[in-house]
Amino acid sequence: MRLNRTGRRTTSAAVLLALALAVPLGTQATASPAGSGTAAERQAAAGQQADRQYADRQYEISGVTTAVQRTEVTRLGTAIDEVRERSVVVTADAAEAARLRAHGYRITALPAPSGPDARQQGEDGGVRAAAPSDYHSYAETMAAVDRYVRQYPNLMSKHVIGRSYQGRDIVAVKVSANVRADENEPEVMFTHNIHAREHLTAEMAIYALGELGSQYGRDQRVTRMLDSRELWVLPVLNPDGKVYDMDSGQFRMWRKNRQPASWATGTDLNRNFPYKWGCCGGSSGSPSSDTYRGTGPASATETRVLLDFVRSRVVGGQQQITAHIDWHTYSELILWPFGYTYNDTAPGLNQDARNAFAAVGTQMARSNGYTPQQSSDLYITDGSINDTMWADHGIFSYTFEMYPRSSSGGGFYPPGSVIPRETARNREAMLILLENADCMYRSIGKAGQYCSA
Ligand code: 0X9
Ligand code: CA
Ligand code: ZN
Repeated sequence: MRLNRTGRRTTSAAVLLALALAVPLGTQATASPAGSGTAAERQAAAGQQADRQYADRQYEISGVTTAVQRTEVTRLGTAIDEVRERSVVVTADAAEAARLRAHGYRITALPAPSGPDARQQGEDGGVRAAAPSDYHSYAETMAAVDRYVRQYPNLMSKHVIGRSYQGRDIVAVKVSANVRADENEPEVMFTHNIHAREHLTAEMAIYALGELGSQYGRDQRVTRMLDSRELWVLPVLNPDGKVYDMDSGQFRMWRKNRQPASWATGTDLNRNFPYKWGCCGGSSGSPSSDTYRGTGPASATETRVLLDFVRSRVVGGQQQITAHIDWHTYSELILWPFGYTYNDTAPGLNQDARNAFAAVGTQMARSNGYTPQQSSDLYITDGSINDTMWADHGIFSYTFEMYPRSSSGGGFYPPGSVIPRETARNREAMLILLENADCMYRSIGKAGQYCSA
């Protein structure tokens, strides 16, 4: 519609290089023997040792079974990565692990997923860990976008919708036949890589662009969808976090953005959205927490960029975007709102809307083998993108938690060899959402009531 096609690519290689070099190189040198080397070298070695000591890793907490118990765990400020039948898996540094123990939790460190040895040997009974080179970096993802836009100029256009905190482009790719025209068609939005370490989600964006572009005019369903919908793909919503997590050459288990937050760094973008921000014990007020909600609703640069973009899709008083997937990893889940309450329905989410969420969510889950459920069945989250998209913008907004199902499959860093299979696995779900986007209530037989016009 009438968004300017800016297509800016002004971030120079020099700026990107400078930003990359500003990140401490955590992995190259091994600590030099005490007393050897210059003072600067000894200091750097000590810093690396501290990095290792306080580095985030995954722990299993046993004896945690219900959603209320899981929410209690998150109240200590740790993000839950995985829900098991009678335990959860969390990411924590040494201090957070000590805090969990002090609160009486029984925790066990899980085998670290990455590292050169694990990579070669595939030890621990788990999969071989990934290296950053297995995935597209931010710069490579942007280059892939540029290639697709050049390859499919009638189907795809690139829009820089804003800049990250550190000034990197946040890009939306519009995908639709006759892409240069703002046609009166239902719009769908995909947001990817809102959490820095969830790199498989940017691969999902690249897959979606490649598949839709190459199958237009060949596959009947793809053709029909691009002829009658406008899809917005935002491949990397958190560029600074992505760069920080992978551009040093070793993954850092980073989740948040890179905006300074008093004595710490980073806001959890998926706790920073305005609807019922910080309401319900589903986020942390502590800047060092992985679920830090920020200083206020939409205090993070990237949150504001996304909200401005969504508001820009209101045409003639009508929000054009009807359906949305926020892509995450991991656990193989399809989640719908609300996250802030355990209740299935709430003001702004009536039984019909809840049933439509569940009907389309369940249909998509049948296609990819994920588990469909309301997000608060896991644990309470407040300030999530899904709650704001639905409550404030009327968008049927889902979270997909991609492969793997468990940490033993590689957690946030599965080997790159799974990328083709685990992205193509969502082809059908993607088409199902596009096909339902003109009237989500058709899924519960209430098109006549809700979608006549
Ligand atoms: O906690 C999160 O933000 C998401 N899980 S993750 O492991 N990728 O961090 C789940 C968010 C689901 N909550 C809502 N959709 N409300
Ligand atoms: Ca079109
Ligand atoms: Zn996530």
